[in-house]
Amino acid sequence: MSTVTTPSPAWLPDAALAPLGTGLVHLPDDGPLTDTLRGEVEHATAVHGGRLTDRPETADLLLLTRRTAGAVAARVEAVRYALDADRRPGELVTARPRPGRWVTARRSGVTVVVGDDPAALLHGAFALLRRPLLDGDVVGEAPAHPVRMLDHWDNIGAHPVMGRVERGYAGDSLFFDDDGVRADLSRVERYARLLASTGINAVAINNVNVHAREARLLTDDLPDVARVAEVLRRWGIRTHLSVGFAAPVTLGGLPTADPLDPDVAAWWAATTARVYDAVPDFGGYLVKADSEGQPGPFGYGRDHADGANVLARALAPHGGTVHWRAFVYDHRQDWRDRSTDRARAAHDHFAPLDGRFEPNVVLQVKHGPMDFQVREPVSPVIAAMPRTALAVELQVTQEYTGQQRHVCYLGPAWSQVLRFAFDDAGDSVATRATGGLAAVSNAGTSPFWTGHPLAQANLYAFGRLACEPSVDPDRLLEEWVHLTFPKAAPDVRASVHRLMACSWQVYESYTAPLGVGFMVRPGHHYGPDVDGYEYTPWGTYHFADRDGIGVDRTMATGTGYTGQYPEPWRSRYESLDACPDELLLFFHHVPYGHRLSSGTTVVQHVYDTHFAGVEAVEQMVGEWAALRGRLEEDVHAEVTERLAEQLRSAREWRDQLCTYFWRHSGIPDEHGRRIHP
Ligand code: GCW
Repeated sequence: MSTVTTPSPAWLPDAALAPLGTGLVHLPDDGPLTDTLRGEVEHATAVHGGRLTDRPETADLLLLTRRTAGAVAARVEAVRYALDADRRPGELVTARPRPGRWVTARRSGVTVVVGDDPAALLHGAFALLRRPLLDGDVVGEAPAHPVRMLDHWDNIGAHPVMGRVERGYAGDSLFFDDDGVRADLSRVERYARLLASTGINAVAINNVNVHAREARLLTDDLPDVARVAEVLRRWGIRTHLSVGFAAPVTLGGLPTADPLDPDVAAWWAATTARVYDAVPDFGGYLVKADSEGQPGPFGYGRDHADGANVLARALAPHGGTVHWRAFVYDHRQDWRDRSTDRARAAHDHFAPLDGRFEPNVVLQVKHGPMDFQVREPVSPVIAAMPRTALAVELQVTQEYTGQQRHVCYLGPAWSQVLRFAFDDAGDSVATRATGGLAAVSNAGTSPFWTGHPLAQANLYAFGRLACEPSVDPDRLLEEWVHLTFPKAAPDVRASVHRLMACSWQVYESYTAPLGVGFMVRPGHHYGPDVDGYEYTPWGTYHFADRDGIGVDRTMATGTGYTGQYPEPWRSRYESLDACPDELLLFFHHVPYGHRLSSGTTVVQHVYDTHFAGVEAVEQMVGEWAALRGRLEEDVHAEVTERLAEQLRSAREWRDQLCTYFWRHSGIPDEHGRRIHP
């Protein structure tokens, strides 16, 4: 293990702060967020030799809000140039209507950031680090979504196997220890700074599976929640809490949590008012109801609109939001029953409720219909509820993508989801996500925040994509590499970039072929176990037999799931010929000899990708080894250790999957490679 005791600066090392700290900086606003920014500038100038100045006309860098920019404009031409930006065509025109916007300009050697509000100024100032400007440049950016949220699956009580963080692979919880909210929140402050630099503005601090101890965050522990909120607020981040639907019973002592019962509504209203007394800018509640054993409205014969609305009405007077999760399915399914299809569940439950939710309900939908697998189609719920605010939920913590022991840069996967267009009108997932983006965080107390040092790139990329969903994920990777390793030689940075750029596809190649999921060890979900979930109640089957594999989800002969998509996707997924190869086994059950559009057969594809995947990891190991002595020693050592595990694991995946498919199909590898009998 690494010997680092203070957490890594991640993508904000001092050397990366030069654009904020080398010259004279003018920052005339005041207020809490501007004080935070001033602290950043003071730190950057102390390191890089610049200083703050009261005289705008002498400044090299002016950090302004609309409020202060007007007064300075007469004296500084670069400010006029920035303010005029709205009148010039290009990126800025699209940026204009959105809140949180900032404009950056550089003119005659002077750099200006004008934020529409203090949070926008903070984001714009951080943006300077990743996008140094040339003279004559004007850049405008505004977050595409008002809410960019990270959800922590953190508990107070530690689980005997998983520890304190459900699906956490990065040490302990940043927020909690055995006693509740940590006394020392200095790491939370550093974390908030990292998040703010990417544009994150909302954090849910506790697990959506709300256990008895954590339920009390809503009541007894409010003073401690207020301490967290105070830290996050300094960085423009609102605090949210996960709450249990049965709280009126478990905390309030009422006989029922029926959402239509007036006493229940009154309890939520009074409880929520107390939350706002403690945390005036509280963001709202995150709820997992009727899901994997959590209580919900079904228990009272009510539907999910009734359930979400009672909380929404309690929050509305205070400006809060309910993030209500659509992850509702039968986790006690009978594997013998081939007509029930977990993939259908969210759409079956929620699409009929479109238009029934209060305006401050955001329905939070996992990006795929199953559960954060390496490859899934986009959830059809996202196209089915135009009258509901939807947030798309991603999983930054790598539960099914290598658990932060494998390198797996997920930017390209998420980008593919966000750009997916349901129809020819080009309406993408990102534009449908009017409620914003949310993701499960991958950070904890590990020295590198994310266990695997390279997994930081996923945290960075999520925040950036939540602000700017159309940005090229490869550019985000470049930004992250530049910021994180500012002192490394260009060839070193290129090498890190190369190694990470295709790592999601590499991970897919040695784990999950053609859209088949869940071939992992049940419970902890790490490593191969092809039939591990095949006869369980979780609804996650691949139906491999001696002839073929895959789930028939067609309308013609299967579960009818394809019918949940609008055209053209409904027909495309329905048709064996038109279905994209990478999702073939998600939608169809086919013989092993079925020929893919790539020209190869299903079984040969499994062999080929698994051998190629291991070779790709071997190359990664070699590439990383060559960087020894050219990057920070602790980072190099930590990644080396994890790559060794990745290689071991990739070989295990290759061997188990190849053997499984050979044994089941009896079809040998065309290339005669060694497959264990
Ligand atoms: O993927 C599954 C995880 C659970 C998680 C659940 C969810 C918090 O295995 O650990 O519970 O999803 O998203 O609610």
